[in-house]
Amino acid sequence: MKFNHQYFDIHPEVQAALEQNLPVVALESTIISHGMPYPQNVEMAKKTQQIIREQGVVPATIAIMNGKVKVGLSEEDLEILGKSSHARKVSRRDLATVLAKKEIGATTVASTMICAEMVGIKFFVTGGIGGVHRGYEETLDVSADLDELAQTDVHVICAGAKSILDLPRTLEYLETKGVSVIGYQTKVLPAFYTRESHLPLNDFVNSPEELAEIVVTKENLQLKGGLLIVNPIPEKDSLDAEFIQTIIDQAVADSFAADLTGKDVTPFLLSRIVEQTKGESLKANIALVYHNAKVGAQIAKAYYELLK
Ligand code: PSU
Ligand code: MN
Repeated sequence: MKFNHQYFDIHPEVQAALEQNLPVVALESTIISHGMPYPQNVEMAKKTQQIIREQGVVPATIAIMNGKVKVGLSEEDLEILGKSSHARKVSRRDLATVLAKKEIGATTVASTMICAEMVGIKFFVTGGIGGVHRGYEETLDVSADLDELAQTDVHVICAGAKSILDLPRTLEYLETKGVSVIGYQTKVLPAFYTRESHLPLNDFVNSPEELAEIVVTKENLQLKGGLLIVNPIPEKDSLDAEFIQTIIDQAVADSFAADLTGKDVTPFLLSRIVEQTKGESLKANIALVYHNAKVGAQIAKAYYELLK
């Protein structure tokens, strides 16, 4: 591990696993602070860690606390972060500032990838990633998550992207940047709350072992960047496509009307959707994170088995 230890506070359990080449899975914290309401956010974070552990894998939730990148949060840390009204949303841009100012910060997909790579964690589970926003022609709003996938060697397991984003353009952008989007038992891009969009994928795998082979091959070729593994929400937890689309369209219209810009756009849309579905979308969101945690842990395990 080659990184500046001065800025890191790594949980002993995570440290031990990394030293022994045992599977570790990173988790982000913006999903906790800006993606879901309290107390469901903390409950989700705890149970996600537990699901990863049940697979024999060490979870490492990442956040900025006390001037350090904390890798592996305790239940108490999760509570502090989940309740905090002033935790900053930290993407690549904000990482140095929030650390230097010793503010409390929640890491996005982009900054979680950066920190995970630095300490040697190769797999990262979340719900959804950022992407190209609808109306981007006007706003130029493209999440830093996409460029991070192109340059940072951490493989991200998510449930696709929700249609708060421009999904076809998000895929085009990833293609341009050389990011491989791989369906996990699906040939089309999952649309987060629903199992399918109309967008075909270039590649898919049927098992964790198949995915692990791709990771090892990519590493052997020394190709930079992470794979984006898209895992559909379980059928029983998915929402009616038309119902959720109507609500998302209204949330996007509201965000335009409110003239939101920058980092506030995604959290606004997420909380609006939870409100308008009276919590139904939150249930689906939590269920898909649990499913991703299970699959992500299995992928990490298969990878470390291959290395043996
Ligand atoms: N999408 C979700 N839930 C989330 C996010 C996105 O369904 O919590 C969070 C993630 O942390 C992601 C970030 O990295 O929002 C993207 O924000 P932006 O669009 O500002 O880059
Ligand atoms: Mn943005």
